[in-house]
Amino acid sequence: MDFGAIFPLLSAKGSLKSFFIMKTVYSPKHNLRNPKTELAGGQLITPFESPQRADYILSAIQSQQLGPIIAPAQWPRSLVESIHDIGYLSFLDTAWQRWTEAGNAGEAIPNIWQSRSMPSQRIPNHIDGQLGYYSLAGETSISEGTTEAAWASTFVALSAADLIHQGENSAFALCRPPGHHASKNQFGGYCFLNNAAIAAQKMLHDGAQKIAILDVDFHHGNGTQDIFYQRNDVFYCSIHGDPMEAFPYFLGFSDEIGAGLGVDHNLNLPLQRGATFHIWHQALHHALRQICRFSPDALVISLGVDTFENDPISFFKLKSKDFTQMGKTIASMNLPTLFIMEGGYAVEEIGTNTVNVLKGFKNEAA
Ligand code: OKP
Ligand code: ZN
Repeated sequence: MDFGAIFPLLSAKGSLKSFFIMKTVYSPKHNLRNPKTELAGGQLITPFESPQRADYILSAIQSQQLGPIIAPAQWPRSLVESIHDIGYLSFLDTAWQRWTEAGNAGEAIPNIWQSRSMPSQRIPNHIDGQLGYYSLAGETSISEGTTEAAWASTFVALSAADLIHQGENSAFALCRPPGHHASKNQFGGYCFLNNAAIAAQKMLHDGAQKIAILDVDFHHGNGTQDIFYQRNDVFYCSIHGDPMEAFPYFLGFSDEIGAGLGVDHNLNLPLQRGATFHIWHQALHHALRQICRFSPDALVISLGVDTFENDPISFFKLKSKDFTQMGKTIASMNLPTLFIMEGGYAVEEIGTNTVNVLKGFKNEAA
């Protein structure tokens, strides 16, 4: 007799509260991030990181009944200032206005950087110089509303972190724009504020002693790595396309293990072009074993689904069903888990792939 068929709530492994339910935090303010340009292939194209992405994820959450969708609260600026430089934050506050006041017709795209041959210690006054100083790449245009959307995205992450603090076993922050490339004082790679880092810092502030961040986005989270590189209260681990062949090119190698107090608290697992889920899942097992040794109080997942086989800018070969297994394997850690949305650019499949991870986790979680 399958009582589960009649009394599904009784057959659930977990409490009634957590049975098949994961709360999502979402803000429609992501729509304020709607640039018209991305510098790619010598042209200005329609950006891969589009508002549609969040629409598809939201509708998959609704149609697959993951759980309630709630609005973020506002959070103090001091939480963000614990990760980002105040000079960078005020640059973001004023960049668009200063760019347009300088007479520019298009969106703000950096085109000059401090490179190896110009080791100045100064921060330029001119907006063109500041765009270079405060960026790490040139594909990401700043457009009207970008900063407000980035803050709303961070509030989504903070509110989802707070759900864990309130006793939820898991939560999903439907962040947009993403965050893992943003460093303490640089935007780029479609990212402005490092949502995962800010959420992890809040969890420590709320009493956690140790947080592990597992970054499963196709791209290495250079910002998150850099922010925590010298610390031993946050273990950063990433599985990603080999930076010799993939963005962000200048960070994410396996010999980057942390520095100072942070030695052995950073783990990079770069994989080659064409990596299948079999290969990827082996790397996940290795990552989870190391996270287990660290014994964190909670897990933050930088959840990008651009490892998908049909992603237009990536080169792994994961299939939609593999994302369900990814969620199940992550659930085997038995840790409070905060999922933070990062990348994924196959827009029509992004909802299914994302919710597959979350449902795979939730259907397995104790
Ligand atoms: C952001 B996240 C496309 C090149 C793309 C930037 C990638 C940013 C990825 N022509 N370069 O990690 O998904
Ligand atoms: Zn990515």
